[in-house]
Amino acid sequence: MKNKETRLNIALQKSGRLSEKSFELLSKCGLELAQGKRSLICRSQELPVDVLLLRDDDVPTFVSEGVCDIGIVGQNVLLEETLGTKEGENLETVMELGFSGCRLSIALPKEKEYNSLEDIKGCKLATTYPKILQNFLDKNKINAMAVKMEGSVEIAPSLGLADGICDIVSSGATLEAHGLVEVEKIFQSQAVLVGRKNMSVEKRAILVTILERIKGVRAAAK
Ligand code: PRT
Ligand code: ZN
Repeated sequence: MKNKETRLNIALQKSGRLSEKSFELLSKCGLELAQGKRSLICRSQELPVDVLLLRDDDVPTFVSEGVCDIGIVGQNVLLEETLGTKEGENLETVMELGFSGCRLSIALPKEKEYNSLEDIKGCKLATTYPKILQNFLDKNKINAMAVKMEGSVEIAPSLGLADGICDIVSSGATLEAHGLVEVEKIFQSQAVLVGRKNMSVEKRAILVTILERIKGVRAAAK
């Protein structure tokens, strides 16, 4: 009986701010992915690679659980999902990809006076990233509270749900539109290729081929 072919499973965001660039990168590496209309799995004919399409928040878990071998995710999500968990111990950043750059920042209503971190003592900060925020507050010995919200974080202060926010900022236009001012940048992020530390020799060989191609693509773009 023929042995089952070893294929590398890659986790990508299905749709959102990472997905287009992720697909573009794989395509430039020669991985044209045949995808059925509603399929969440695409297969490459050219290399032994399958791609699973997921919510970005699920990428670290799928890789650490061994369902996928590598994945593309923002460092912000990777850190939030793995901070203080066993999950993080299985994972390593294989390569920084240089796209979807953004920062995680604390922002306050523009009326609020801000001189230093001392000014947020006792504040409630709405965020989708409570672990990264709490870690930052603890490191700086600031007693403030992270209030977890899944989305629309920017409206929390005007609704009286929080005194400020800690959210992803790119151009700053969203903060400005909500009357908020960025006062502390706490984490700089970009998309990364995350991988499971324990991978079979066969899978690692496929990964090495992909990494070589990514390096080639990036060198050609310079
Ligand atoms: O559906 P799924 O769960 O997969 O996606 P998502 O909605 O959780 O994430 P998505 O697609 O919005 O973002 C994916 C990743 O892109 C993030 O985890 C970041 O690593 C990265 N990224 C880069 C951003 C931004 N730029 C960004 N601007 N993620 C979010 N934003 C949002 C931010 O939350 C805020 O609402 O854009 C707004 C701020 O943008 P500016 O330009 O107005 O400052
Ligand atoms: Zn998400």
